[in-house]
Amino acid sequence: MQSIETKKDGVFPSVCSLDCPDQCGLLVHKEDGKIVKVEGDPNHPVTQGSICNKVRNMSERLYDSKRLTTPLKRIGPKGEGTFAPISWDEAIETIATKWKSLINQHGPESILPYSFYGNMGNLTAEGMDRRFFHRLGSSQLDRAICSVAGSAGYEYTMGSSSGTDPEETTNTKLFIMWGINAVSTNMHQMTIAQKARKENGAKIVVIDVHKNQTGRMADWFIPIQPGTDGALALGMMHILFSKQMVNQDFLKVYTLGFEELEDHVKQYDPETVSTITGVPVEDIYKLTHMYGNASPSLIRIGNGLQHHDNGGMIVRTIACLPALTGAWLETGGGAIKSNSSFLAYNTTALQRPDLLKNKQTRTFNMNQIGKVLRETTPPVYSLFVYGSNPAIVAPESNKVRQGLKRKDLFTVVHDLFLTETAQYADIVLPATSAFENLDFYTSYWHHYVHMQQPIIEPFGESKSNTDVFRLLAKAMGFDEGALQDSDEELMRQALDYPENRYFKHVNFDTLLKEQYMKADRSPYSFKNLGTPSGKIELYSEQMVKKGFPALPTHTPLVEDVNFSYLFIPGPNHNFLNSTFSNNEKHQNLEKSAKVHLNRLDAEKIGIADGELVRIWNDRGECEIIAAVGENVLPGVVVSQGLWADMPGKKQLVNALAPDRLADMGGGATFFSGRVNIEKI
Ligand SMILES: Nc1nc2c(c(=O)[nH]1)N[C@H]1C(S)=C(S)[C@@H](COP(=O)(O)OP(=O)(O)OC[C@H]3O[C@@H](n4cnc5c(=O)[nH]c(N)nc54)[C@H](O)[C@@H]3O)O[C@H]1N2
Ligand SMILES: Nc1nc2c(c(=O)[nH]1)N[C@H]1C(S)=C(S)[C@@H](COP(=O)(O)OP(=O)(O)OC[C@H]3O[C@@H](n4cnc5c(=O)[nH]c(N)nc54)[C@H](O)[C@@H]3O)O[C@H]1N2
Ligand code: SF4
Ligand SMILES: [Mo]
Repeated sequence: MQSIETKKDGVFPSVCSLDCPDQCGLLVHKEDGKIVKVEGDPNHPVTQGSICNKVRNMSERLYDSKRLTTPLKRIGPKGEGTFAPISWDEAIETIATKWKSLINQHGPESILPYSFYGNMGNLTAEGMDRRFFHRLGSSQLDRAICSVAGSAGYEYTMGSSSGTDPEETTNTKLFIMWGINAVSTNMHQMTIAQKARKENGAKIVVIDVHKNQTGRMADWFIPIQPGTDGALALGMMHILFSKQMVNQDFLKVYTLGFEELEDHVKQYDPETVSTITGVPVEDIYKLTHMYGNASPSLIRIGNGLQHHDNGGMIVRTIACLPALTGAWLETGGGAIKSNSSFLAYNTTALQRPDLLKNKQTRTFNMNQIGKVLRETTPPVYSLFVYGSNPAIVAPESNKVRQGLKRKDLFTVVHDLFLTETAQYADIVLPATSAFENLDFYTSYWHHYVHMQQPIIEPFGESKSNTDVFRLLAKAMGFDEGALQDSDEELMRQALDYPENRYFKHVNFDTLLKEQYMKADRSPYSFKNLGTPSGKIELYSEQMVKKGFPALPTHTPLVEDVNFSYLFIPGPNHNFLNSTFSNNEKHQNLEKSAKVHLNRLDAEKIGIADGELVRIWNDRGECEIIAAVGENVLPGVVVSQGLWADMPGKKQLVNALAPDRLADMGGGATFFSGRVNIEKI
């Protein structure tokens, strides 16, 4: 189907397919038809040859004996993992027959896709699948599990997902890593910051609820109460205005509403802010002076902020800070939340929303998949999961699994492994890895688009996402040519996008030749932003229309269940979400699932370091090892890692996480739940 042929043995430039901002350039070594080594591409302008441990071990995952080789059908109870191999013909026929009958009885909206970015390839993650489900007329999925709250908040201030070019941050003098565990989740931003520290005396400040690997590398670590970062930013604005440390020229030319903001932040005096945030008054002054005097300064805005009830407002608020100092005009100054606007491609051509005839089709938020499966009327009778593992990654896991257990739910899972979600499937389909496909990748941190050409043949009988949807389209009798376009045709359509002024020079042929290409950000101007006024909107009418205050405002977390500790179940260093958590090497590197708590709390409850503890709330419970110390403030507990199910272990942290939606974009609120803890 592809005119691009799979490579012979050799060493090939490639790109990391994982959901990680760095999107590293790779060199993949192929011998005797197999990948024997994956290393960093030293020529890649941003990632420069270094990659993380996870992907250095990638060949173990590719050739893991647990990898699926054939389609399977379930032969035992749901959730128990008893399956028998079947042919692709039987698998596709079973799905199509079931779906035709469901459509006859209940209509196409009884079917729901569930997917995320297990593979960031644009054709794989949001290409032929979108065309297929549009044509099917299935219920639609709002893919809001990752960073939408913050994106919405950032866009109110800045107009689009665009920030500083990370390559320019070699000049930066002050890095504020705000709610980001960059050592684990954006290692090259950390590499650049450390180099700037060594060469230009730059400082690294980390603001986090947990002194983890990133906090330990900081020049200054500032612990903060969860969900109060908006108040800290407002306190900084209060001081910047009152001490005349703002850049009036910048404010006048490039912003809307600075006078209203100056007046508004008078209420956020350092004493008030200190009470809200737990940050001492003198530290709020010290931080603001550092920020006001450093030039250039960069705020790297992380996902930790966005997984709270008030995540949208927090990011909207922090995004105002660089406008107060005028940092945006300095090379390497400003902020990075996401840079995806620069690499926007033609999603309309790729995804073909026109194929969805019924514009009233219902949409479900993926963060509430448990509720959706259990409570929706008319019910969802079939779920098709690909590129995601909701039984581990979605909040309210107990509800999710109860939903997946429903006898009248027909579930298909397409994955490389028999994931926890696949254990509940009726039909399991084996997926190719990224190295087996043609695709293109666009980073959401740096400015490069990458080509991925197939390096190895499909593993066993596995098939790519695009192939699976072509087969399903045929079996369903859909005769639109768009549902049989080849990967190369899909990519040509997606990359034909002169409407993106940063991307005009990129198309299939240039990318094929160059392997990776940089967005041209020269047309970007702070005088012509995507906000209604074209300016940086410190004051936003648009927000008023949506029911928010026009000016950045501290909004407290929602009252969760009445338990004592705020619980932050974050990701960890050696897994990528739940990917790699089924690999023994990665498990051993992490040792065990742990919960960090403050020594004062541990003494109060009677828990010693290293003891097994029970954490619970009215959503569920976990049993994990206590790590006692000063890494978190009293009243806060933090776990790291989305651990695979293991016999005899109860470490499913999302059993405790709420499925409430954040203030903006329908985002997730993984980090705004409360729990109790006791010794077992
Ligand atoms: N190694 C590794 N890398 C990854 C991933 C992974 O699982 N493992 N996942 C990938 C994905 S999909 C994403 S979205 C990114 C996520 O990566 P990041 O953007 O780093 O987000 P998190 O790790 O979720 O949270 C970042 C930090 O926020 C802190 N935090 C939580 N609540 C608050 C708060 O209220 N205030 C402040 N100031 N800090 C808070 C947490 O303690 C944590 O240290 O990483 C990607 N890269
Ligand atoms: N408690 C808590 N929960 C969280 C988070 C958190 O910080 N804390 N983070 C949240 C965030 S930010 C995110 S982005 C989500 C991520 O959640 P998911 O997107 O579900 O991420 P993974 O767990 O990595 O699962 C991806 C799956 O895709 C499969 N896969 C990989 N490539 C392909 C392919 O080409 N085709 C198919 N069909 N399958 C493929 C992998 O084998 C893997 O099973 O988790 C969220 N859940
Ligand atoms: S997971 Fe991130 S750091 Fe690791 S190789 Fe992939 S893009 Fe690079
Ligand atoms: Mo994410």
